[in-house]
Amino acid sequence: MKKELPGHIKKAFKSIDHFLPVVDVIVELVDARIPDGSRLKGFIDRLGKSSVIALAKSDLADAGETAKWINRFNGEGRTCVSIDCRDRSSVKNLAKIIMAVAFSPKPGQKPPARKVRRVMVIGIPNVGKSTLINSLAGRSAARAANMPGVTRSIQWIKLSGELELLDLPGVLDYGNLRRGDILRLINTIPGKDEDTYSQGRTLCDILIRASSQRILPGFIEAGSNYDRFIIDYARRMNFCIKGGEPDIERAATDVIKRFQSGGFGKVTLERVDNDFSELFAPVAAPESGSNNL
Ligand SMILES: Nc1nc2c(ncn2[C@@H]2O[C@H](COP(=O)(O)OP(=O)(O)OP(=O)(O)O)[C@@H](O)[C@H]2O)c(=O)[nH]1
Ligand SMILES: [Mg+2]
Repeated sequence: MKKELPGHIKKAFKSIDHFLPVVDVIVELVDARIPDGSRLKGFIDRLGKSSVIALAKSDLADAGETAKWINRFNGEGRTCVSIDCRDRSSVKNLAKIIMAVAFSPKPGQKPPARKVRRVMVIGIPNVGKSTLINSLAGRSAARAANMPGVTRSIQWIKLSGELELLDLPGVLDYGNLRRGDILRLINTIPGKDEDTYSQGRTLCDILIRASSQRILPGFIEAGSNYDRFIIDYARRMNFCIKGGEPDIERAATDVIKRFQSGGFGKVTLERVDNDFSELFAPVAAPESGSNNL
C-alpha cells in the first residue's frame, strides 16, 4: 500500500504550484556529497522556469569531485555553482548568477512588468535552503537547524536588492527516489536509532564504492571488514557496555555522526563516473503527519 506524504511536504508541493506563476527563477539546491542523487529528478525541469543548480555543503565534499560535477552539469547546459550556505561571501557569487538569470528571461519569454524578481529555493529536506536564504539576506529571516523538516511555514524573504526569495519546506519525490539509504546518511531522512549498525555498514559500502574507505581510521587495518572495524573502533574509543564488551551501536552512531559533520574529512559519496544505482532501495514515504520528517 502506498503511504501518504507527510503534511508539510504535501503543502510544499501545493505551494510550488501556487507560487509558480509569479516566480522568475528556481534555485535547485542539491547536496555536493550526492550531487545527482539529491536532485529532484525531472521535477524542476517540468516546472518550465529558468533555474540554477547550487551544490550546497561543498565544504564537506571533495573539491576535485565537485569541480567534475560542475563540469558535468555545465555540459548538460545547466548553470551551476558550488556553495557553503552558511558563508555569506560564498553565496555572493550565487546571488550574482541569480540576478543575471532573473533579469535575462528565457528566449521567447516576456520580462515581468514589476521591478522585483522572485526566486524559489527548492531542494530535499535539510540540504540548507533556509541557511542559504539567511546568508543571502544577511540576517536570520528563516529558521534553520540540523534535522529534516524544520521549515514548516512558507515565507517570502526580501533581499536588499530587487530580489524576493521563497523559503519552502524540503520536498522529496518519493515515487522516483531510489536513494533512501544514502539520503539517511546525509540526514535528509531521519534514520531509526535501532538501525544505526546497518547504516554504518551502508556508509562503509558506499565509501568503498567511492574509493574513500581510507578516511575511516582503522578500516583498512581491519581488512576492510565492517564488523571487525566497528569492534576495533568501539575499543579504541572506549565505548563499552556492561562487562566491558564493545558497544558497537554507539560506535556505529559515532561513525555516522562524525562522517555527517565532516569529522573524517571532505568526502563525495557519489562520483561522476560511478553508477551506484543498485545500492539504493526505494524510499517509503512516512505516515502523513509524522513528526519525523
Ligand atoms: N557544513 C555545512 N552545513 C550547512 C550548509 N548549509 C546548511 N548547513 C547546515 O545544515 C543544516 C540544515 O540547514 P537548513 O537551512 O535548516 O536546511 P533546510 O534545507 O532549510 O531544511 P528543511 O527546512 O528542514 O527542509 C543546518 O545545521 C545548517 O547549519 C553548508 O553549506 N555547509
Ligand atoms: Mg528550511
